[in-house]
Amino acid sequence: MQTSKQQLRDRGYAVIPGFVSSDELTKLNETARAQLAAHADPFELEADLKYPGAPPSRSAAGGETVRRLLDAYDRDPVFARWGTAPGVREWMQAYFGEGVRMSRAHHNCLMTKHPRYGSLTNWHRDIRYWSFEREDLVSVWLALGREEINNGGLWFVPGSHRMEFAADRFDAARFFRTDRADNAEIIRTSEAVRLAPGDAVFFHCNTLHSAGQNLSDAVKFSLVFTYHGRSNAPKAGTRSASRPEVEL
Ligand SMILES: O=C(O)CCC(=O)C(=O)O
Repeated sequence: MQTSKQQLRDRGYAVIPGFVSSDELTKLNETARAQLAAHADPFELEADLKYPGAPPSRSAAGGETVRRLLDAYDRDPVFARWGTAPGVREWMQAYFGEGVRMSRAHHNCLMTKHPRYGSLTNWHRDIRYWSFEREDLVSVWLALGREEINNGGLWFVPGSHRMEFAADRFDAARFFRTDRADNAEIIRTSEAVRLAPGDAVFFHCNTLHSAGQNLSDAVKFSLVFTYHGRSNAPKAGTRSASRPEVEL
């Protein structure tokens, strides 16, 4: 049986069932719901991002639907504690083989996917969000509730973190083009991930992934942080270097 680190190296993602205790999960869920109810800044709205299925503007029906509560690390100590927890640190140090830092420049958020007004996210690699010396970052996506196809759970293409693609395989926003037969063949090999509350999926910044809309009647909450080895620095002058990182 492969370890989760071997799985991540081979397949580009690995599910770790029951990654948080039920006590911790309860606290995370209470905090997440309170933060959403308070509409606490900073956040990103579906209407601003305009992914497929999002309300067309802030003034349209559902225009105030939150997609991400940003800055999870500074938002509440419950989130910060989890993002720097010994279990995360030990896993990341073993994976990268060195000291580890958390990036606060992207992810570092509570993703909320709402029924009706929540958008779908097309195929992409998360490296589009960052500029680092090496394309080697790992995100941890913690499911605070059940995640499956019906409520907009994640899909991954196994092994895609190792594939090399010319720039024209992506569109201007760096989404993997679905109008190309060669891309479609790759997408056909994708797998949906089913997560129970408290499960985590770890994935590489070059793994192709997507997610559908939430067709259930409950908001889906996921806490997402991203890590990299200390020797892999953000490029000076880029958004990735714009915020101090967190040493684990
Ligand atoms: O939940 C989703 O829609 C996917 C989010 C995602 O892949 C991202 O923000 O990079």
